[in-house]
Amino acid sequence: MKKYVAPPFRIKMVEPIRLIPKEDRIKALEKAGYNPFQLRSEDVYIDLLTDSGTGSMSQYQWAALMIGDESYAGSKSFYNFEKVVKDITGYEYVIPAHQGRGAEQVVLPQLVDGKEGMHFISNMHFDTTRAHVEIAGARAIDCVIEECFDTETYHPFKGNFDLIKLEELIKDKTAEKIAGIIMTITNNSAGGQPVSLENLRGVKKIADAYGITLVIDGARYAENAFFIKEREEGYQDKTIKEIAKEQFDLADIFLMSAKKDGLSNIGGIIAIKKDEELFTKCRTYIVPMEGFPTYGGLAGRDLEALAVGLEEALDVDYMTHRIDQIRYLGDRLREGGVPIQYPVGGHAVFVDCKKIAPHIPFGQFPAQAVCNAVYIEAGVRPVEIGSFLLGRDPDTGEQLESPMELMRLTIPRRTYTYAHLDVVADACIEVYNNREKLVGFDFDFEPPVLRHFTAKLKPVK
Ligand code: P70
Repeated sequence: MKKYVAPPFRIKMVEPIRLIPKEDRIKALEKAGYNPFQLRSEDVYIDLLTDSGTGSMSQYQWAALMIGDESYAGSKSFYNFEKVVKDITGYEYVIPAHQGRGAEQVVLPQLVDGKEGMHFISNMHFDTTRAHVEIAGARAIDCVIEECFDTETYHPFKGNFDLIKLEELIKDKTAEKIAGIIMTITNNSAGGQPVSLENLRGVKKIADAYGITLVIDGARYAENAFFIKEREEGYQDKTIKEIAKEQFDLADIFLMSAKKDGLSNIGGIIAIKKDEELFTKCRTYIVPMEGFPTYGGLAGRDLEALAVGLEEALDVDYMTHRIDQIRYLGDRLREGGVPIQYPVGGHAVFVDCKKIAPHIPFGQFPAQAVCNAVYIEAGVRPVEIGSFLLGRDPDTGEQLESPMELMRLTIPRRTYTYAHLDVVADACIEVYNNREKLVGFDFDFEPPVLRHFTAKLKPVK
């Protein structure tokens, strides 16, 4: 077997990065309140905080920026963007938003429609989606298959909905109280894990039977389609675009943080299959929230970059290399004994920190402890996806226990080489070999919503 899939691009422009000395890293992290979000990027060597807006644009995207039409209304760039989104999704209505949460804040309240006691059911809500569900006055329920929580055992589609549980939940809450079913593809919070078309079809059947709207939260919809091509029977000869289209055919609404599979540094998408009334409501509501409906908080040049990036993300050579980078890092960690969510998903390697630091209770954030140690070790910035991110019960204020305590090593698109990934792997293996020294954290400052972005922590004595 080949050691790796060489990238289908060469480097034309470089951005210097540097590793600051270890004592400076220790000081920087203390100043950041032991929260890697609060680090200055100059103090980070390899930045694996997120794959959101952190990738490299192609020469065609940079060229497209130059033809951005910055007209406030009816910009030509909007129509270029709209044409691409309509072509990929087959949906009738398209509205840009400044990023994923911009799309969420516009659409989710329309689905709740001011009603009391409403719920959304998702395979797994991403944290911003959960936050917007709650801001819209509804409650978020996750309903992923059990296999998802068993990080050691292979399952090709760990993002799948538990269809039996989904139907039970609908019956229990009653269909009138379900504002929507949200299919997150790939399932970010559990490891960028894909969802099969078979499962999506099952969800659609249930949604139709109960008259419930099906929403795709598809920040990484193209990566999901690639996994279907690789792993689901009968799809090997289809293109990523054809598979993506089948995904969209099964839903009613598409929300996207286009900072991921849009291969751009900013942007979001609302696409609606055919519900004209919903489109009209969203178009009205977006004006005070994001901006005029033909720019939605973006510059004309951003729309042009997106129009190109959305197409490039569907290229099989690009995607084969992209997914292979994640596979490579995952394999290196497994060889070094580090427990990870297996098989690896689309955009990151998720390290199972419950297994690394069983001596740290969930309320002291074991995965945060591992992230901080990896930063100190090699200037690599990961992100915690566990109880620190999950937060508190909105009704009782109690700290929730995440089913998994994960450190996410998120790989930006077309940005780092396999050599960078070796630095990351070596750092994680070193931290793993010294895992008994890890200590947990308490809050110094805890914001009330999406606290993990701005919280400050202190090590437990
Ligand atoms: C990430 C970012 C964003 C996201 C998502 C899904 C499935 C919606 C959104 C919101 C957020 C993040 C997390 C940790 C560190 C930095 C950034 N995901 N749905 O990296 O989109 O961010 O554009 O408002 O994954 O996973 P947006």
